[in-house]
Amino acid sequence: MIIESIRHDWQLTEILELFKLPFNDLIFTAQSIHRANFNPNKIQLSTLLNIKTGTCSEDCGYCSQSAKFKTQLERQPLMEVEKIVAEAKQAKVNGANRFCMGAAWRSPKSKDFTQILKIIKAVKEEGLETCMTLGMLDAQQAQQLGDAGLDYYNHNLDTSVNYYAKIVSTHTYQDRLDTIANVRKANLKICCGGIIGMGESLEDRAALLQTLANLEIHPESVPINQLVPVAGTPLEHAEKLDSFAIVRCIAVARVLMPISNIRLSAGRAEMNDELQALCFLAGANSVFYGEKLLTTNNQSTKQDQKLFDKLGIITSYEY
Ligand code: SAM
Ligand code: DTB
Ligand code: SF4
Repeated sequence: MIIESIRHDWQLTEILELFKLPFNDLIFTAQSIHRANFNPNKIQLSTLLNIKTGTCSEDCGYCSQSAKFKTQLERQPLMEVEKIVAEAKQAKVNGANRFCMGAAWRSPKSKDFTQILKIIKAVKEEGLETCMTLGMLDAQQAQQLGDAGLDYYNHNLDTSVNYYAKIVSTHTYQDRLDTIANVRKANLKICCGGIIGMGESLEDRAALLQTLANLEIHPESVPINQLVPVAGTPLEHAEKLDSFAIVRCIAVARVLMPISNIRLSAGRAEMNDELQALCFLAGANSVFYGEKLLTTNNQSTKQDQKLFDKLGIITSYEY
């Protein structure tokens, strides 16, 4: 089965059927769609930097940065522009082509917004694509970020609409969708995906991908995160996923969103080379690259370079 057109009318039952295909059939379908649309040996590299750490008002059950949970995290106010630019320079030297900056906010406050706009301009001047994830945005804020030259905005739906209320109580799924709509109206590219391994069902994973794939325009970038369990959060003891769960999720995302970049995101530090290779075979064509994600460890850049060499993968650096 090769799906040639880009659809926005996926039914939950169809998506569940994909999830339940024999593994080889699913991977073959996803890889066929992948190579019809992309160079199958090319991977895009984004480096993350947490530019404001901790004390977030929200209660997202997976997050180390919520003020509601006792995690071992040192709070840090919004970083100075110069420090951020130094990190961006290093990310470029290491080989990333996009610099993604995250802030532990429910939504950005006007007192911080002027500095945010300066940061975007300064990082862009380094010749990197820019991405930010700052929480909820209204239409005007999204427009201002776009005017400052921001390329991507990350705002994840994280799980299905039904499961979301079990994970977060301080904002709603509709709040997330409204921000995504504001970002789209401002003509920014969208990075939107989710997390697996939070105790959700297969139906929840299918419903998340259905919501993403039935948006009027597919997100240009779709991060698939595996939960990184953080001590002190409600999801600290979530049951560990079977390895094939993430491979299947990536493969289904690839089938549903054939021309989006699917990013194998959080959780790579716990994955061996073989599992990551399977994720690339399933259609993942982007990773977070750098020693740290936002507050937790990532696969080391040395390990990554070795893996890319072994697999004959070329990266954004060589575009
Ligand atoms: N505060 C903003 C927001 O919530 O949109 C931006 C930062 S927030 C940390 C960005 C995303 O990181 C979350 O939506 C979630 O998908 C991901 N994330 C956070 N903690 C995680 C964890 N422990 N494991 C996997 N993904 C995580
Ligand atoms: C995304 O989907 N994953 C990134 C990025 N977008 C902002 C964040 C992963 C965070 C993992 C836990 C941490 O390091 O705090
Ligand atoms: Fe705050 Fe974002 Fe963490 Fe939720 S995911 S607690 S909004 S930083």
